[in-house]
Amino acid sequence: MSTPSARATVAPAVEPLQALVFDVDGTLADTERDGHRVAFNLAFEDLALPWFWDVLRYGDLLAVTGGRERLLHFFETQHVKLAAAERDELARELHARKTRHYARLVGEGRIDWRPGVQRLLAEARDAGMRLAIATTTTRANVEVLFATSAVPLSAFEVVATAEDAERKKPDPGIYEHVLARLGVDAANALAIEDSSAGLASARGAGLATLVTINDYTRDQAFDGALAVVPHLDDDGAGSRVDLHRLRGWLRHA
Ligand code: XBP
Ligand code: MG
Repeated sequence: MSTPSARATVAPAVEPLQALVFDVDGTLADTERDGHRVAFNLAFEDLALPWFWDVLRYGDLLAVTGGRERLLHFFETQHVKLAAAERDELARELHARKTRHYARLVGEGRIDWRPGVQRLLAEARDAGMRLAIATTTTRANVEVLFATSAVPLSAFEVVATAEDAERKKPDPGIYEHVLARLGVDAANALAIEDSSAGLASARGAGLATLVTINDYTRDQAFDGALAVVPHLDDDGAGSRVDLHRLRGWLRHA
């Protein structure tokens, strides 16, 4: 048995995993194909514009992060002939309409949370793990999504969204912002992402990153990821992503 003086010389163990930082679109829920894409098309319809983004084409457009930026990029590919101010106004109007349509679609229950996400969120919250969101999607989109979640948005200490980011992912700014607000070192946080842009953003801020692929991202390159999994649920071999597994990955990172 150790004496009190011997105990005093032993530094307290520091928990290496102190915070989980989640991306939103494609990571928490499959929001893109049946949510944002459909909402963009409804916005085009509102303004009687002859555009329709099918599932494949939207996959290509996702290379441009940020809905407004995606629209501006698309205008360029369509050789839309508008003065810069009118073009920006059209993108703004379409994006505002798209955001309203998206909120309605989510409210109608059209968007599924990805397997295992709600379970991991509940486990992390119950274990006292610090939780944060790092997304460059519009804040309203996050709020409507969490209205359909068993774990409320209030469980997250920091919710950083497009409004907090000067630049969209893959820029690391949004993750740096989250770490600064949490007051946590990158070495003590772990990001969960679904895309190469998200991975680059989190890695750029120094975070170990787990990637959960989806249909739009499965063929992307994920060099530098802690691990790449199809989803957070049981992988068929009895392993699922839980805190124990995340801590193990981080220990060996
Ligand atoms: C995903 C995005 C977003 C969404 C649309 O960001 O790039 O642009 O596709 O949302 P993340 P907005 O994976 O970081 O959540 O139209 O609000 O940009
Ligand atoms: Mg994403």
